[in-house]
Amino acid sequence: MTFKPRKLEYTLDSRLNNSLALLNEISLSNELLQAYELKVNLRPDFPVFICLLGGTGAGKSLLFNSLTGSKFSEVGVRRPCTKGVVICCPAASVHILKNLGTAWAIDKSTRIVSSDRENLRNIILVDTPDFDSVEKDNLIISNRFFVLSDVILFVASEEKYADLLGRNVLRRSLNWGKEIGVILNKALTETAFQDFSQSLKNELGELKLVKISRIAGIPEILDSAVEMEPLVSLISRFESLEQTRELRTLELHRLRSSLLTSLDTTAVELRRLRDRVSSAIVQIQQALNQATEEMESRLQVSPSQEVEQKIQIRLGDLLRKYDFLYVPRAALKSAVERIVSTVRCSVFSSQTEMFTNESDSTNLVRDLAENNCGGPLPQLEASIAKLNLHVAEILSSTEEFSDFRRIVSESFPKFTSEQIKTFYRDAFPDVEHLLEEEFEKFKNGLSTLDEIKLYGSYTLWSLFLITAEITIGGGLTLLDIALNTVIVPFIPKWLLKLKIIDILRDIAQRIDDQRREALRNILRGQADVYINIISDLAPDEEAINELVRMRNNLENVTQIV
Ligand SMILES: Nc1nc2c(ncn2[C@@H]2O[C@H](COP(=O)(O)OP(=O)(O)OP(=O)(O)O)[C@@H](O)[C@H]2O)c(=O)[nH]1
Ligand SMILES: [Mg+2]
Repeated sequence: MTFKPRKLEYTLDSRLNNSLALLNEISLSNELLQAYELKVNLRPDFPVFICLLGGTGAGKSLLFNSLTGSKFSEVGVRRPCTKGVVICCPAASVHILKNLGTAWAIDKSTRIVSSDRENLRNIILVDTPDFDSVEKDNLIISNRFFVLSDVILFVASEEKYADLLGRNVLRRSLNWGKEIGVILNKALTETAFQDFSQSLKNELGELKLVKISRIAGIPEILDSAVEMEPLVSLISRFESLEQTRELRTLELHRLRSSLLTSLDTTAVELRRLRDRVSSAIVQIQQALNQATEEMESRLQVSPSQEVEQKIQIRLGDLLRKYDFLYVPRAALKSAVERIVSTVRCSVFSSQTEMFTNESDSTNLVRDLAENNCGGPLPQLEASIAKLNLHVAEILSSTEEFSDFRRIVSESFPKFTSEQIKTFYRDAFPDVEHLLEEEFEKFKNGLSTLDEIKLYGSYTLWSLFLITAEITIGGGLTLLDIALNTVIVPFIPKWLLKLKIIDILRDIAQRIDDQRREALRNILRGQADVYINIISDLAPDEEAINELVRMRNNLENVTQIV
């Protein structure tokens, strides 16, 4: 059974600074997956990968040329010298390696050459770029071949042997359990080699060490069999096919166990990210509930007596002035809108005290004062402003959300006043259509005489429209005041007899429900902007489960070579 792992395709936001461990682990998991996929598909008697790793100028290319007996790889004083990987393998393996052609480790920049040397017949020798120069791509390639290698030949030179990056590579090899040979190249004296050995032993324990003495000049290849002897004997065991197979199997198991550990860590870190996301979302939802409740309660506020009087006077003026039975729809609509707007301004200004003791209240009140006070928009804008403030507080409340805070603010999530107005207007595109349906319903219940009377006037339509406009703009309380004190005297007796007031209240109730729902939806829409930005930062639960399933399948593969 061959296991074919996929690449982990999480497109996580690179700004998730609180999940750097996760971002690193995902890329490690992917490197390990690729290496595993490549190696698990090779025949059991395929040669072992022996990779020369080391800092720039240590002499990797020189040793590569010396082991292969050809000047395959450029040796130079330019730092770094080697860019792409140079691979030397037995002639029979060339096409297999070329066919592997993954864009991952063996790509266009890879040079594959062959050698018919007897002692290399089970070996793929790899000259890698450095891991410590300014060329970051070199580090990536070097890491890939670290993962892919069956044996590492770590090359240090006398000038660099105490180097930290090199120690990290050695430590990682030991933790992994890699076969490793350490070469001190360009060694000037035996004492220098002893110092090197001792310091490595103190820090990392016993390692297979080889000394290659410095030779004069700027060599490209070492001819001396005596100089190369320790290195040659380090790789001589792979002349035996059995030893080669054994190491490949062992190393593949180690690779798999590193992969399993990395997938486990990735899953744990993904869950941690999801927990962070969920906890932020839960808090934003709570903030939304609170803002919604607050908005609802403010929609129920009844106007003061003073405001009530204002309505009576203005609506009365309007009705007297235009004799509303014959005023065209649009004029009536805008006149009522103006009344509602004035009324809401007075009602609202009497409510602003509720902000006075709260943080940022001055800004909030100033912002609202600048608004035109049409309909319940001030309430809605105030609630949205409060929600925004609350979300900002939530995301600043703990270091755990600091990266979310940055990502959210860079997404410009707040609705503008213009957007809010448009959303609100869009929520009632068809009030007239709705009223027409009501009109039809009402008409169907009438006697012929009443129906004739109805067609003789605009009264009913005007009442419907005024009811709708006042309800949308100011709610049921405002409508009640208007109905009882101003409108009723203008309604003809025959209509009053038909219980028109109840019908108007009924219509208003439905419109008010719709209005409240629209306001709630717009507020919810603002919260959703935050929720969507944040929830997009973590993959969903199913993606994590899939990762775990893949990990478990991998563990259950018993025979991997
Ligand atoms: N004199 C002397 N020079 C050496 C010896 N080994 C390597 N060099 C020189 O050191 C320089 C670097 O050697 P390379 O083999 O190119 O080093 P590298 O590790 O492949 O370096 P990068 O490709 O940059 O990673 C070259 O100029 C070599 O000639 C040695 O034993 N003696
Ligand atoms: Mg080189």
